Amino acid sequence: MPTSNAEFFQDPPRLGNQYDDDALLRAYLRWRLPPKMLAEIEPDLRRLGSRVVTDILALDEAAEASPPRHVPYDAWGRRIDHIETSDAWRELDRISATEGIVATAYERAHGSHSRIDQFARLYLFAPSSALYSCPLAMTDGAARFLEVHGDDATRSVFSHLTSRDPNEFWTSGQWMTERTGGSDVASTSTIACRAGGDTYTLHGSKWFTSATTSQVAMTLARIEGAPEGSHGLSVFLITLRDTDGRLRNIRVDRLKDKLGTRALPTAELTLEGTPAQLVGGAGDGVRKIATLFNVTRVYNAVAAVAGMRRAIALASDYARRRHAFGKPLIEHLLHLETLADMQLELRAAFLLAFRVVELVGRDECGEATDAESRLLRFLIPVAKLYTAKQAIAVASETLETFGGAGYVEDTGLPRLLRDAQVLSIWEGTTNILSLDALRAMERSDALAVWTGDVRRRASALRMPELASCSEQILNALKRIEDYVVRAAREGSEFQQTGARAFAYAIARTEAATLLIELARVTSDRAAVASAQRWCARDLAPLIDADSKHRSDSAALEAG
Ligand code: MFK
Repeated sequence: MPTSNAEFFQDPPRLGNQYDDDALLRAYLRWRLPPKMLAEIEPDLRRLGSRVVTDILALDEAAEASPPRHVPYDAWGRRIDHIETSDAWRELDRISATEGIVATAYERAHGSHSRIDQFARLYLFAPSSALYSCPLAMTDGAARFLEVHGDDATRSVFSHLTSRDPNEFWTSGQWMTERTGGSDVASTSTIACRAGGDTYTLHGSKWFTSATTSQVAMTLARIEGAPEGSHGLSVFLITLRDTDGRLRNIRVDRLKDKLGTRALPTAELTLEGTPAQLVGGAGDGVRKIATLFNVTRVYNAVAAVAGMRRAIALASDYARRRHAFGKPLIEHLLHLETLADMQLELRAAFLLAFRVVELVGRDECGEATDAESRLLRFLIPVAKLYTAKQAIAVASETLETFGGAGYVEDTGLPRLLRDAQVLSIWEGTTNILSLDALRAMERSDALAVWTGDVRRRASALRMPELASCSEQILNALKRIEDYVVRAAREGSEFQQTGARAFAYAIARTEAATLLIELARVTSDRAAVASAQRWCARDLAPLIDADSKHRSDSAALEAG
């Protein structure tokens, strides 16, 4: 009988247990955690690794298919500004609580290692959460803010944000962006009018407020008469609804129609005398709220590597199912090479993100040395910006590995790219964070701390297979140091135009150091090969580009 194409149906990609299948995550946890702790938490991670491809994944898909809706009026014409979300979205909220995605960090059952435990859970959960990772990021940031700057009056809010009981658990928004933009926060124009004690009423508009269904939000406003600029801003805590569930003088103008993150209710709001509580005292609002956005930036980095991992899991499985030119894709060497490159990007980004996670844990538990705290301040923007860009690149490459199917909506694949694109935009764009890394370096002498740390780690290696990697790292360090000396000589224009190249060089060199360290402790063939492959590339691309090329950017832009 003649065979026909009509008989052929392609198998879709399948996902296995996302903990068991993730050799990198397991190797990392074995490397960094005490064996007793790993034995304690592993059953939970394995269980979650199964849930994120079964019931949680089903909720993710249902939430995506049923995006939020703004209902401005009730049937009788009263303004209600209700934001209708799906049952699935609300169930993801309950699961976040019971799985302790935020709580694990604050229970600190394993001291400073608890942050590793918690972010490992987030890493498993995020790609199946329909972006519930976003409200959780802000909730964790708000919890940390209240832990540092809060008082007796905010203690109960902190307890709600860090609860495992789904009936008690609250999420928090982070409302920083106004119509002037998300980057230039110092130009915030919301005014806070005194209403007695630490209570104020807020008047202004917030242009991009993610997760508007949260119970509370942290925001910035300028107390009447306070000076211009970021030092004149203060941080406020808003409880969004009264006991009847009505919004407290907050008008929802509309929900954003976004490229991705579609299950996430992101709104434009007007504050019309919204009651709010001053937290952390008046003034220096940007410096204080940095406690919050430094946490959300770490979430961003971990969500980025989690998204990369999910994309690669799908692409790798598919490469074994899909036959073309007489054999599975995985047996075509160029396809395999492409997958290997993607996996290498993930490995490097993962280790960079979790290096920051570890430092966060030590810092919060008071175990970080002064040098480590400075390192953390410097590496947060670097890790956030680098992992976000790589996540977009890997998502795009993943779509291509599926051919046309990657471009078709009902495969669910285009969403990988749409949802990755936001990672480099929110929580500080690549350029804003590159400049932030420069500022952190200047203000805290972080570069000397970082180069000293990397030099020590790279030199400590005694494996002949990795000797050339160490050399590459030391060479990159030298070029970075030369660049900084030269940038100081040439001035701020040179520094600004080179800020991205500088941040990338830090990211790639730190990742190289982590890759060789992992290769050393595991002696695993894949880990050694990964380190060699990473270090064979330029670790500091463009860092020594001639200043003339940089200063010609105005001419290039003019065409
Ligand atoms: C899965 C993950 C999901 C996450 C979802 C979240 C969704 C939320 C949507 C959004 O809200 S997106 C909008 C996010 N916006 C930003 O992240 C802000 C981006 N802009 C910046 O980061 C600017 O660099 C910044 C606003 C901080 C610049 O502020 P300024 O006042 O113009 O400059 P400056 O002088 O650098 O900072 C003021 C103070 O804050 C300084 O301290 P001092 O007053 O003591 O000198 C800085 O040292 C301090 N500071 C700034 N950034 C800091 C910091 N301190 C610690 N850490 C930082 N990162």
